[in-house]
Amino acid sequence: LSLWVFRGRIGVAPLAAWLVAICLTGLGLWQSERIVSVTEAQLYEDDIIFSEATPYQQITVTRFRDRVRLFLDHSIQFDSYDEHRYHEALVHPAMGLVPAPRNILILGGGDGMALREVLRHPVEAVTLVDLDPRVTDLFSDHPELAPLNDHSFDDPRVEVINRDAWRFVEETRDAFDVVIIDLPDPKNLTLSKLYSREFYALLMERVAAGGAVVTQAGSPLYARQAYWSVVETWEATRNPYAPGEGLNVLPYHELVPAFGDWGFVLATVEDPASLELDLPEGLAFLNGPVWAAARVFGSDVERMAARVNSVRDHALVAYYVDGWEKWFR
Ligand code: TER
Repeated sequence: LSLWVFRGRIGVAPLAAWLVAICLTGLGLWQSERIVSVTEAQLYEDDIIFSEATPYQQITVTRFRDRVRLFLDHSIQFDSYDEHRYHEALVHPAMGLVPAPRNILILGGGDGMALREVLRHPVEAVTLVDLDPRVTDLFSDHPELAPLNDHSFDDPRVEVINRDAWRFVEETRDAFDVVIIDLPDPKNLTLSKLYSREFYALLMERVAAGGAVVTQAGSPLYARQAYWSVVETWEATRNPYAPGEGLNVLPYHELVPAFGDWGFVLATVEDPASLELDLPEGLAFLNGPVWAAARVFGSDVERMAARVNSVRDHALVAYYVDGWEKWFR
């Protein structure tokens, strides 16, 4: 075809052949995408309603009737049937123990569900830092997904920053009353550095007097050492407002059926005067007795000797990742 064009013999037949070739190429590409999605579909029990490989990760959203699930790199991030348990447990203890939190930072949480819970409180500003703009765009704009977070990204108090969490924390000069860490599990070095004592020390420089940080911390049942190592890492973190002292560290856990028995770690600058929470109206799960029970650990998940996690201690990071990998096998 190119030769004919080159010789100036552009007639109807070569042009038609060219068009056919272009269409066949398009069909071929379409077919190869179909092959990829058929392969991917076999990984999931439900229909895939969104799938994209971004520069950072594979995003997959599945649906069965009204049940929506988000997977990042094939690892579940939420199930719409029980995500309220995870997000209420993640957000409200920290928000309820800090007096009148106004300026909030969420690290990760690009699905906007933790943001939805934060906005139940009378906050002034929320900064959400998530690496992948495709995730935050998806949950801001997709007609089936944005309602899951009550269109929280449309709230004028919210600023979304698509940036690496470490870089953001290093560069911001703001002080936050509450920091909520809703990151994926530390399955690789890039993620596990955000669960390290170096990162926590950096982060505490950005926490306001009287403030608090909470992180999701994996399953104390299925990755027991990993969970308690997050607790110990927080316990080893210096309190910037009390020289020579540590933070007040509170481990707690809840059952989130999509994940299993799931752990969180809350670290406060001040010793909370009381552990009674001031909870907002309209929660589906968390209440006073549930919160009291969340701080009790059964014998099979109770505290065990663990080790502080450091990005410089490669052997420990490997161990740490192994701890989580058990749960992902
Ligand atoms: N906003 C939701 C983000 C959730 N991040 C935490 C991811 C929890 N991983 C659960 C893995 C369970 C493995 N069976």
